[in-house]
Amino acid sequence: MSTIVSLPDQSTAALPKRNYLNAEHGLLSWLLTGDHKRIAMLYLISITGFFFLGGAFAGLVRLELLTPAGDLLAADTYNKMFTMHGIVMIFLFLVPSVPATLGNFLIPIMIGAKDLAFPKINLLSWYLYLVGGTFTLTALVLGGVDTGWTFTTPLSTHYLNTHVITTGLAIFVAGFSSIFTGLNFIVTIHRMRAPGMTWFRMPLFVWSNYAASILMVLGTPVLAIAIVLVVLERTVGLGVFDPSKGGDPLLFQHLFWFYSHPAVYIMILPGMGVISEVIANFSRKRVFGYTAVAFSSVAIAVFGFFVWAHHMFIMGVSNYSALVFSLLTMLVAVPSAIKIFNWSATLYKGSITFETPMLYAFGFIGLFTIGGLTGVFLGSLGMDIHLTETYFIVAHFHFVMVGGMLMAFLAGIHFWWPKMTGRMYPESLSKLAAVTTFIGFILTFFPQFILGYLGMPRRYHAYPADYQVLNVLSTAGATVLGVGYLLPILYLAWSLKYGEIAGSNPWQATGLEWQLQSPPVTENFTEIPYVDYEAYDFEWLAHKQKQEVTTVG
Ligand code: HEM
Ligand SMILES: [Cu+2]
Repeated sequence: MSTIVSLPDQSTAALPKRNYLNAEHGLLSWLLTGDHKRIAMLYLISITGFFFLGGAFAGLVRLELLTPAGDLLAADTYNKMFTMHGIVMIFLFLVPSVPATLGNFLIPIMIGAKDLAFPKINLLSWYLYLVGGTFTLTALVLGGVDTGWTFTTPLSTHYLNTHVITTGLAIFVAGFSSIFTGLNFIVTIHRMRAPGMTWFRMPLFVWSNYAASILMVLGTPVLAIAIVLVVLERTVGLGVFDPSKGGDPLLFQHLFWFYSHPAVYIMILPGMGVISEVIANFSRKRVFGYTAVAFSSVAIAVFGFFVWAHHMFIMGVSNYSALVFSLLTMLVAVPSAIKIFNWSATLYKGSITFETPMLYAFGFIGLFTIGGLTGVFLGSLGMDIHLTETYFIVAHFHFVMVGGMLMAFLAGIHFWWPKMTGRMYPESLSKLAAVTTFIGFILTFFPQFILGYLGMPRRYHAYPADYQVLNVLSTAGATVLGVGYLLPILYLAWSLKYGEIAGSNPWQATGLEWQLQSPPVTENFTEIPYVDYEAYDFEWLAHKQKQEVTTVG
């Protein structure tokens, strides 16, 4: 291999003269780029923008819930706010987040390729994402939509006179962005691995994105069809969902959840991949049960398709089918539990250090475990009948999605920031942000489990005074959480200019990406590497560095 591994002292070094960021100049060179690393950066910027937009809606919703009376927002404005919050967060943040940013940047490098298989389609995916985002903003400006992100019929097809069609179009287009990204990843991972990079030498981050890609490709078209049918039902009265024409409203739910349950794994699997990388690196051990962790991603992807009706227990499905789906839901918890178990076993007797990515990873494990276990509650038929459509649901999915996925996203952004930008982030500020997020998170969402258990329904803008104390806690927590999310934006932007020069391997990590200079050059590898060692082989790394120090020094 021709590239240079980091040497201990980088402090006096400068950024490499030639890298992907300065390879070409001017806005146009970015807007027409085929470089997966630049596209990753384009996504990072746009996704961050939508995250804060979605966060602003959450802030308004939470502020309304500070007091029992519906005094800040009118009822229909409130409905539009939580709908926009949900749509923006799910379709414009969570679904693309890790795959489109870190996945785009890292997958080709981690398998020793010069780019993704289809660079132009990769760029097209980003444009489709932007078009989807623009339609969403258009719907908002035109007056919003208030179906909730679930578009339930007959509400969405017959009764609501808001911008269902514009929003539907937004999701349809953004869906194609996701399908193309998935296809691109699958082809790349199958066809473009460097010599010696066997399936079982791939980093677990690649495995988890591979599994998520399968879900994107197989699941998203079903959502696209469901949305087209809603639009046709609204515009020409097609009658697929309308019983008076021989249709069936439950059919919509089946189509919608056939995508939207697997979609939660599209969101969480890439995050789990980040956690595997971070935990292996900061405990300096190979992930315990590597093969089991790799296959558990695939198992989650497969089982994920058989449990959709657990969202429909009270919608009038037969008792028999509800029982079957309840059972299947328990099964899909098993591969997730395997991951948690194996990460814990990796930590056991590892030489653990607590840099910021690791703090976020610990946050992930704790919060995702709570979110996952409460999912098992909800999968149990009897419990779900009591808890469904209450704040318990809101707490459950925020624990999984925000406590899980977002923690993983932040872990990954901090872990690979030096690689992406060539500079370090300020360590103590970032630790402060990680701790603030964790405390803010617990304060925001834990009270909601209790609220839900006590019976506070979701999607209402006013509530009985008995529920106020817990709601005040939750809104206070949301404020702390908001600060926790703002901090990284500020210090990461600062670090672009003033951060310490990172060098090629600041963490002494093992992946191929750490053997490239930071930031890498446009074509990643000047010479395609030959891989003759396993993932996370820290002994191999130590050996290699000793060799290089003796040859260089
Ligand atoms: C930053 C802190 C956040 C706060 C304070 C917050 C708060 C809320 C609130 C109050 C609701 C309305 C619950 C209801 O009445 O049903 C809600 C719904 C929702 N949130 Fe969040 N949220 C936050 C972050 C997120 C994030 C990061 C995501 C996704 C990544 C997310 C996804 C959702 C979804 C999908 C809904 C359901 C919307 C619907 O019912 O249509 N939230 N959130
Ligand atoms: Cu589900």
